[in-house]
Amino acid sequence: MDAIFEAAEHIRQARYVTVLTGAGVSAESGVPTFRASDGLWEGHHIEDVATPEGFRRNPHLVWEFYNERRNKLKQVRPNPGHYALVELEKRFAERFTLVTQNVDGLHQQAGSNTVAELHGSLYRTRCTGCKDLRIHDLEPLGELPKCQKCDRLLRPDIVWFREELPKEVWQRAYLAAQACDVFLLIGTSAVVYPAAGLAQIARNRGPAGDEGATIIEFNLEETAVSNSVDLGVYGPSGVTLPKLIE
Ligand code: BV8
Ligand code: ZN
Repeated sequence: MDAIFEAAEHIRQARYVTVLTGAGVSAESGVPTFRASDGLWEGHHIEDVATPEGFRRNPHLVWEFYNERRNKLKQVRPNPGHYALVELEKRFAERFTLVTQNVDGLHQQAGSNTVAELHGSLYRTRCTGCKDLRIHDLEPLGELPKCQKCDRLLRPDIVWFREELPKEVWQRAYLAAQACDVFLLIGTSAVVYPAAGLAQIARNRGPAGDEGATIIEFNLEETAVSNSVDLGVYGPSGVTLPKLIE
């Protein structure tokens, strides 16, 4: 039985499905991933553009990096992989949770409702002074955008390395990993924690009293966690995911 058919079978029999997506699910929409050779971080040091220290050192460089990514999002649209996850959510309703590491808003644009954004969003800023959260369109926010309330410097509402994930979002993701009996790991290299740890939580603590959840990986290639998933579906997620819901 081919892997997609087997995966579709697991989903057909599932009581609760939890999904964790990474940059790979947006790759076919033209959003660069992080760790590919032509990845987002090429030409930048992670320390300079994705840490609070980097922002303190040079907020101008960080805003240049995020404004560039926000600007590129204008031409970007969800792909069939995003829409397949919308369909999955329709089928499972409240027995479905979509957790994403992505900050591009494409799941929401495609029509997903329950999106737990673990690493923040390119559409939001947070004030470094009064913590005011604002939602913006994709127009450039200027080199050093200031808060309308207290005039302090705004930062992207993005979780950088060595920063805590938003508590209530993490809690939702954690509970959804515990509640599911099928966990889909889609388009992620599974090297960033605690996000990548959700698969272990799902495997070790499936619905109380039952064995752990079935972990299914959707990727172009094997990843850091491939040897501990139950099933691997290899191919572009824009092609494999729609086959899941045929
Ligand atoms: C934390 C910003 C608690 C958003 C990101 C030492 C001290 C402190 C912490 C740590 C430490 N050592 C390690 C850590 C933990 C650290 C971590 O995990 N580091 C790793 C790299 C070793 N994590 C943290 O710091 C987190 N916070 O732990 O806080 C704490 C606090 C204080 C002190 C101690 C602990 C914060 C993590 C969040 C960081 N922010 N980005 C942004 O700018 O976008 S992470 C970044 O990586 C993105 O968010 C991205 O989502 C994430 C994961 O990357 P992927 O999405 O997987 O993308 P990638 O390119 O890697 O892979 C793409 C995959 O898709 C590939 O597998 C590819 O094959 C596949 N693919 C490609 N095309 C397709 C496809 N698949 C299918 N179809 C296709 N077409
Ligand atoms: Zn403010």
